[in-house]
Amino acid sequence: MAMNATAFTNAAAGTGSAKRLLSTRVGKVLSTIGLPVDGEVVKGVYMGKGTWGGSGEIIDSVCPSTGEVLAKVATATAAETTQAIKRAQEAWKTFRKVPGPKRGEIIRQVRNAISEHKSALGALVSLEMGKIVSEGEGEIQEYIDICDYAVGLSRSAAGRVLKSERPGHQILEVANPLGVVGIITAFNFPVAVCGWNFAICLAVGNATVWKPSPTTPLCAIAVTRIVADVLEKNGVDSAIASLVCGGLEVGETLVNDKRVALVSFTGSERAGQIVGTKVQQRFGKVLLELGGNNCAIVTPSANLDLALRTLLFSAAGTAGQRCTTTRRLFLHRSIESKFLPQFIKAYESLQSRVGDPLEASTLIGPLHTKAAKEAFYKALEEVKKEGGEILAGGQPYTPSSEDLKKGNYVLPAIVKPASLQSPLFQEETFAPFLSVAIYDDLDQAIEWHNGVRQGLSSTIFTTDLREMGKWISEEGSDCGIVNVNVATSGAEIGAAFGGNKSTGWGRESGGDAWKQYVRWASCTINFTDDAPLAQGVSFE
Ligand code: UN1
Repeated sequence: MAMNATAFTNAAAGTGSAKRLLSTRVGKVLSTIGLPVDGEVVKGVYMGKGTWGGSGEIIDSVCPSTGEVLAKVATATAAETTQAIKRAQEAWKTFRKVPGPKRGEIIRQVRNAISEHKSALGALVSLEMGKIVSEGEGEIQEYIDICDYAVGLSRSAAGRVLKSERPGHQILEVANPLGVVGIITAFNFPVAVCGWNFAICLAVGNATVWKPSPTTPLCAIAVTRIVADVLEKNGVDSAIASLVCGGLEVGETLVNDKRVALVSFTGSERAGQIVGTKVQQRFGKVLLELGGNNCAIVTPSANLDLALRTLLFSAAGTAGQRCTTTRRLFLHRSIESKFLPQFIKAYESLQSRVGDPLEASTLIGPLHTKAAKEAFYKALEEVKKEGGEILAGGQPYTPSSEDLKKGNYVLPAIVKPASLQSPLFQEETFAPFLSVAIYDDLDQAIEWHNGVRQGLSSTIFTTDLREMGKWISEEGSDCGIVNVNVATSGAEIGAAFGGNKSTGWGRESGGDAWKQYVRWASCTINFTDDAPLAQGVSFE
């Protein structure tokens, strides 16, 4: 049953400011998606044909807003992970023969099934990850959008026909599926990022084995149940959408198994380096989406009101937990005194909007873990130690509501590190922690901008055509996402998504990203009875 957008918010649950009855809220969300609500352990391993299991460790899914346990989840052992890979490969051998447009029709049905549960899935993302309800639903929308894209792709994923230098010959570039693709996702987009990979894989004819973040298993289980149901109804062995919840051991098994033709990994640079090396060692394909250190430059000609509203979302929104969150801000000296005080004021006004992500008025939900909260305060300590300034936020914060006291809430901070050499400008603090510097000359700002390891997302606020031209040119931003008057975060699915340098050079979602999910064959075909050799070589 489709439910309206507010069906799972506190107001709709009738709890108001009184005891929030987390279990009631969770129960409603879980039962809508068909997950057990009675405290029973939820099975986190799926390998097709309705077989759910998991004989590995039982883990807790913890609500970052309240600290309560949402559910206990059974994870995969290494042996079960291997079995899931084998099952996926077996199922793929049949699935690869299904015509593209028929696969597209199945994606269309997946899209509709996810859309029907948009509200419940969005609420589950809010409960388990911590993002506000509008962003939780936005994430489900992103899954829907990529399905739409993949439906089209199922008919349009094209190779090429090329001219041969030999008479009566033709050259084709043919795309065939890879086989099994391993998808390893992070906590911050527990649904959409799998969707980017899964929808494309389905369109081009691959099977997938998904390992979600160990802290967001319920989102993955819910999505897999919906997807598997659609696949089985279409007579497809749903082992092509296998799921292995778990931690390091599960991830390592997936990364090291030769049957996994491509590993698509989202996570930290440190982990990505290990995954990249391991997959490369066995000559597998790897797609990495690692850390960002995204920067915005505000120039003298910028529409400052636009810049302020945009940056408030991209720096403080999602409590700073998008890969694309704005983490550095370079302001031109001439606009500093006009822009910065207003921006600080806007940050301060956000403080009354920190709280329960399922409350409609909340703009800033909790950080996902206690460790993230500690890292946030540690970065603030560093600012002070180095002699920098904290311009807004960052003070210790405990919500007044009893239920939220164990949540990981922080007040979004703007800081001015003591110098540009500060490690605070180099490292990604995965929290609402924005570092500001003042520049005099655009070339200098672009040099600072590009002077970090990471290269995911970037933006410039300008109305000057020359500045814009430079920014998107060879002299400009070296990131994979280069925006103008638009947030660093919140990309649409139409273009490829990904970053350069230590962000890993991976591309997912739209654009030409699908081309990595296939094996390309260059086929030269001779339609004659002659046997000419290329490059004029004679062998007679
Ligand atoms: C991520 O943070 O890993 O561009 C993905 C955005 C979203 C996707 C973010 N569409 O912010």
